[in-house]
Parts: sequence; structure tokens; C-alpha cells
Amino acid sequence: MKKTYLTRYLVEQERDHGHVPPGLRLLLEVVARACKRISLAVNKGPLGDVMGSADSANVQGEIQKKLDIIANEVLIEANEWGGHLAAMASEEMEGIHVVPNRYPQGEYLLLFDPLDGSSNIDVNVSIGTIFSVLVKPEGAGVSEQDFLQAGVKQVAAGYCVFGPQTTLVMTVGDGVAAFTLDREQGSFVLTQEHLRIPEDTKEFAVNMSNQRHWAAPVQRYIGECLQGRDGPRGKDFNMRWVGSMVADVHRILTRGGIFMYPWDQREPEKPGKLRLMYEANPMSWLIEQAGGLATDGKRRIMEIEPSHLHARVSVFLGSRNEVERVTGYHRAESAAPGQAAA
Ligand code: P6P
Repeated sequence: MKKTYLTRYLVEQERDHGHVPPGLRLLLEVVARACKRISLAVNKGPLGDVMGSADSANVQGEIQKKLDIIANEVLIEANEWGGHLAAMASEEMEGIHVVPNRYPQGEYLLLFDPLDGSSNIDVNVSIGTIFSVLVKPEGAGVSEQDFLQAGVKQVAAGYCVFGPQTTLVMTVGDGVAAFTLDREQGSFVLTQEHLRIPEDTKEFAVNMSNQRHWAAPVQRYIGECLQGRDGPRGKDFNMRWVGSMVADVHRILTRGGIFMYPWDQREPEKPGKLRLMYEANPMSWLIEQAGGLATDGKRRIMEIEPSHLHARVSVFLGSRNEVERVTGYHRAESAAPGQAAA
């Protein structure tokens, strides 16, 4: 069977669809190469000095795993010399990383969560790298303000899931494509194109241990799922929760489902746990490109104007009809408090 490698896919996207200018193609190939290197480090596990925690915390105040730092450094080193980027931003860095003057600066901004789900590293459960690409606004220099663009401004987004296979999933606005790493060849091979999410599902993904802290609309939605075929939904539901957004989103892109990380009352000033710029926005674009929906309970995630680089957001994404339902419950609650509990 003829194999299409990542380079050929990107060249054809550039030539046939005009979605991938040369600078963006280089950026995506460099990110893919960095993901291969991260995959090698992840796969070493206890055989390499990559397990356990570093004695440091990130800007979120979370203890960093050694692999968080390794993955961040791999992405920085791989991307700063090519001349395609002006700057980078990462979950693991407080401020932006401007491409050093010794290298030419390009027009793109790269944002990433270098290793999402890192609490799963030490227990050998799937983790992943998430990335998002924006275009730097006109003007001299680059600042954090240049990154504060809504998700609809993305020109590329994707993730690499380090699981039983290492799979790179991306969109440049022409559907979602998946590439599986052929370790003998050392290349990503196109294995799925134009992924589509079923509009309905019987599978939800949420951390149920937080249930007592949720707002009424989420209580209602999950409560109805748990009532199964004897309840208002008239069907039984299944639950999955990997604790790694990349793994949960990959499952939803593959077979449908709804994923949520809602606001909860423990830290009411925080809209949610997940980060808008380098988790929710790239995942939302992938989900929408595959026919799904992504909201914060009230509005489309990709229309949110970010207030700052590490802004957080509530996330409901996946099968369109389910996300519409839970979003509808939130809107009903806003219109008539107490309504959602009906
Ligand atoms: P919890 C990983 O830390 C992450 O940011 C997402 O990848 C994942 O979906 C979520 O947090 C898991 O959170 O509270 O269930 O550990």
C-alpha cells in the first residue's frame, strides 16, 4: 500500500489547498520531529533518567515532572533556529520565549503544553504534547500581547499522543488527519484523514470525584446520563476518564463521546482547570474540524478573547448533540436560575 508520509501530506496541502505556506510547513515538520524525540524519551521510562519529579514548580504552581522539562526543552531547541517563528509560549514557562537574535525571526507564534497528563508518566498511562499556531500581528518585535488571540485565529493545531502507538493528529483547517509513527522508518505515516465525530454518543468523560462541586447544569446533565435507559435520556451511558486530555480527546476523535472539565465551587474565581491557549483552543479546533462542538458551557471556546497567556476555561467538547444539550442547560440556568435542575 502506498504510504503518505507527513511531508508529502503537507506539500499536497500547500500545493492543492493553499492551507500550508512554506514557513508553516517547516514549522509543522519541526514540531513533528520534536514529538518523535519526546516519544523516545517517554518510551525510555525507568531505563532513562526521565521519571519522577524535578525539584521545581511551573507557573501554575504544579510540581514539574522531569519529562515536563525535557519535553519543553526539546520543543524550544527544535523550533528556535529555523526562522519560521517569532516566539513560543508554554505551560511550563511564565513568560514567552522570544527567538534569540542570533536566529532569524519568522511570522508564526507557537504555543504548547509540552507534556499534558504528566501525572500519568510514572504509571505508564498515555500522555501527549499539544500545540497551537498563531500568526504574529504586524509590527516590530513580539510581546505576550501578540499571543492573546482568540482560537479562531489559529492556523494550525494538533497533538501527539504517546500511547500504544505514537500518533500525531493535526488540522490546518482542511479536516483532521492522523499520522502514526513508523519507528523502523522514523517517519509519521498518514493513517487517517478527515476524521469525523458522531453527533450522538453514549460515552462521557469527566472526573466524577468532583461531582459535589459542580454547578446545577452539569449536575443535571451527568445525573441524567447516570439514570440510563430508565431516565430522561432513554439509554445507558458508559464513562471513561484517563486523566490525560490528549488520550480522552483522541478517543473522542476516534469513536465519539463528550469530554468535560467544568467550573467547580472550590475555586469559584477560576473558570476551570484547563488552559485556554494551549489546551482548550487547539483541542477545540480539532473537534470542530471533525464535526463536533466545543464550548465553555455558554459560548464557543474558540471565540473567547484571552485575558492572559495562562488563562483557564471550562471545557465541554465532543459529539455535537451532547455538547449542545449541556450548553443548553447552562443557558437555561443563566436565563432562569434553578431552571437547570428541572
Ligand atoms: P484531574 C492533566 O493534568 C490535565 O490538565 C488534563 O490533561 C486532564 O484531562 C486533567 O488535567 C485531569 O485532571 O483533576 O482529573 O487529575
